[in-house]
Parts: sequence; structure tokens; C-alpha cells
Amino acid sequence: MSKVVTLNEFILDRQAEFPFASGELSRLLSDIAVAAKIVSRDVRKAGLVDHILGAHGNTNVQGEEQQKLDVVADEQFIKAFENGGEVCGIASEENDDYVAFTSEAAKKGKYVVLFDPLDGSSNIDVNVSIGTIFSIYRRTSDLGSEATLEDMLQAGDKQIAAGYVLYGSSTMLVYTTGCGVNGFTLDPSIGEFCLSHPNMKMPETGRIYAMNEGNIDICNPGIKDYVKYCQSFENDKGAPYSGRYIGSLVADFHRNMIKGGIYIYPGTTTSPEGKLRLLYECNPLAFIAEQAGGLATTGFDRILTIKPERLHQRVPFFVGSKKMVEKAMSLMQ
Ligand code: AHM
Ligand code: MG
Repeated sequence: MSKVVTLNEFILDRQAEFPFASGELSRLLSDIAVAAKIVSRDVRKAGLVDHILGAHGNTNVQGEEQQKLDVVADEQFIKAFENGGEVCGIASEENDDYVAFTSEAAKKGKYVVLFDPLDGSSNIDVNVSIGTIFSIYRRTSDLGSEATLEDMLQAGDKQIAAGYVLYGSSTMLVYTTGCGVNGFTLDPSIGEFCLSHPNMKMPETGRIYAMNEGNIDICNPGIKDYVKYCQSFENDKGAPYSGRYIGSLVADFHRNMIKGGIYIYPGTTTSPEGKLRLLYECNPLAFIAEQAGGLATTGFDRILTIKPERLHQRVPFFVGSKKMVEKAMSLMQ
């Protein structure tokens, strides 16, 4: 049996990789891991809260108001960032505007974090995997001042780190700081994330496609051609691929990371920009995909070079195994 490497050990060992590292990013990643453990615990109790202890929005047996799980997760992560001292502001999919922290300690924080606290909202109440997605940037505003909108609206290729937490059959934390991708599985018996997936590489190609095919007739016709290709005996594998759509981006993405595959959320005639948010969902997963050898585009352009204009901007998203994304793009032209 090989030695168990915990996330904290791993982060400390890797700290030396950053020029001028002063430990702040390491502390920030550790703060995220603690918040993720707390959210994981809450996610594991979700059914009990709903059906035994009192439904969300109702009062529980102790007379406390139950909050929806995505709000609980949002508050938990914000608390970790606000108290950690490394972050001057955040933007979250749950909040209309960004939050600039006002304490003197926070104003000295070097980083901003953009995150989706609990993605896959339609799956929360039905006991299907959900996830947290986060993205870390160095602030562009002056140290000691409050965070600004410009700090939040940076292109994805400026990310310092990004990751996701998957609350699946086990809880996993996967992250990159731009030197490859590593995955950690939470061992609930010791309460530690342990290195389980070192140096993750997304297979160059695969035989799984994931998209909401209910939208097929309102997408760009190139998508229909690509799905037909996936389903055909004439494709590169000589047999139809498998369609797998969980409806939780983190879970679909993670499966494709390991097995190879493509995830598509295209623009449609009713939502030309698609559904997914550039800052909270697409940029962090695009960074991880590229670090693992995969590709992430809008169907035409690389996600990481888009200059965001709005906090809640949406973009069409094609992400996964490099050859599969390239093939889908070739049919979009
Ligand atoms: P959310 O942020 O409201 O949870 O929406 C994002 C989710 C993704 O996790 C998932 O891939 C997609 O929305 C599913 O959308 P749809 O039900 O339209 O297929
Ligand atoms: Mg989301």
C-alpha cells in the first residue's frame, strides 16, 4: 500500500512551484477544501432535511428556518473567503452583483474568486450528483482598496487556479494551478481529501457524448450533424457512441475527464448564448480541460480568450476530449 498524500500536504509540496510564492494561494486552496467538506456534509444530509427534519423554507424541529442547499453552500464559501484574508472580493452565480469585502484584512487580499456554489440545481432535490465550481484570479486593482468589477471581468487565460468539487458517490476535489490537474477523494472516516487521481489526463478521444437532446431542433444545424455523426456506424469508432447526460455539468465533465467524451451546451434559437455562465462554469472547466489535454470552445472560439463584458454572461460551451471537440467544431462551420 502506498503512502496517503493529503490535499494539505500536496498543496504545501507544490507551493515551491510558484515564483514569489508567499503561501497565500496555498491557504486559499485549503480554505476552499474546508468549505467543501462542510458543504459535502450538508449535501449528504439533504434528504433528511427535506423529508424528516422539515422541508427547505420550513421551520425544523429546533425551530430554525431551513435554507435551500444552494444558498447554504453560497454562504459557506463566502464565509470562508471573507474570513481567510487572501480574497478581496467574490462573484457567485447565486448573487446578482459581486461582493467587495470591506474589512481591512480582506482589502489586502491578492485574489478574487468567482464560483458556482452548487451547480446542477435541478438535481439537488432528486439525489443526483451536484458540484461546486471555482475560479481564482489575481486582482488587478490596488492592494488595500476594495475589489472592483474589473477584477471580476478578466479573461479565463488569466486564471491562477480553478477547480471543482463533485458530490457524487464520493466527494472529490479536482483542481489546477496551471501545472497539470490533480484529483482528491474525501475519506469521510478521517475527514481528509486524499490524492487519488494524480496528474489527470483527459483521453484524446472517447465514445460518450453529453447534451440535452431535447433542444436538438432549436440548435445550430451543425449540432444536429454532429449528434448524427455520434450515433452513426460511419463515425471514427465505426459504431454509435453512448449518450450520457446527467444534467449536472460537473458530473458530466468529470466522467468525460476520466473516460473521454464531449459535453455540449449550445446556443439555441430561444437562448442564442446557451445557458452556462462564462465566469462561474465555463472558464474554470475550460482551464482544467486544457490543463488535462482537452479542449473548450464556444463551437467556434477558445473559451479562455473571451473578454467578459458582464458578470452573468452566458456562452455556448463545447468541452471535452480534444479530437471530439474539434470534430464538433468542424461541423459547426
Ligand atoms: P444551474 O447553474 O442552474 O444548476 O444550471 C447549470 C446546469 C448544468 O449543471 C447542467 O449541465 C445544465 O444546467 C442542465 O441544463 P438543462 O436542464 O437545460 O439541460
Ligand atoms: Mg450553475
